[in-house]
Amino acid sequence: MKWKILRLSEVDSTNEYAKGLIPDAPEGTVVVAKRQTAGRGRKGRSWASPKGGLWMSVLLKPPKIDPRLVFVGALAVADTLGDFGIEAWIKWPNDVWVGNRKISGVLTEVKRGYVIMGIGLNVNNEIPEELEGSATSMRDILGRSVGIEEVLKRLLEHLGRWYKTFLENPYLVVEEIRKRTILIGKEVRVLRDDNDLVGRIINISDDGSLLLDVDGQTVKVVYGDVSVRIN
Ligand code: BT5
Repeated sequence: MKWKILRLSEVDSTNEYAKGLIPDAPEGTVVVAKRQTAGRGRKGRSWASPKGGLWMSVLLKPPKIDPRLVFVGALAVADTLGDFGIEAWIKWPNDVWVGNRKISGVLTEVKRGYVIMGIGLNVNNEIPEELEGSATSMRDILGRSVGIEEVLKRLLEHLGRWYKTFLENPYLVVEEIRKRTILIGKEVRVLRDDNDLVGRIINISDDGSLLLDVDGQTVKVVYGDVSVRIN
């Protein structure tokens, strides 16, 4: 992938900004901001985006829209962290964690055949008080600041590679997600809008959904409308 990077010092949300570039911007457009004033997670949740973190969105144009694309972002983040000696795991479907703290989240949105893939990664930024104990940053883990440009460069390399793998064979991406989800076999609570589910994760199916054993019945949880909490 040939990336074209647009750098902003401040923006409401890089996803919103990137969305505004459709349909004129080519695939591979990357929007990076030093700070977001209205960073978003899924379902309107807010994403803390102070100075020092990596807040970016890329425009992709896959042949068809596929929810498994979110895994591409999570794998790229996990590999980037690996380059810095940080061992991360992926919490289905869109989170990257180090130990029991979240370090990164991926938000994919769709517009006019484009996928806007937003990635937030805590690098050198402060963790806001309300997230203390539940979030971490590269700086917290390594005990030193890291060069954000180097992080961005690595992340785009890994993203390009995983996207290529995804286009060739999405099952390979799912297979890799299975390997890096330490939750398989674990008892979890899946929070949903309507009703929560409590069960044991059997696996992640080829289509990217979660297979849950709830009282002996296999329940398929489709990507997008759930989040997972360890009991
Ligand atoms: C996500 O949502 O994890 C997706 C986050 C995507 C953020 C990127 S930044 C660039 C691009 N532009 C945007 O506006 N967004 C994308 P979700 O799974 O819904 O998780 C949201 C939850 O994560 C919040 O409710 C908090 O509990 C937690 N959280 C918020 N800010 C955080 C941070 N900086 N680090 C770790 N956890 C955070």
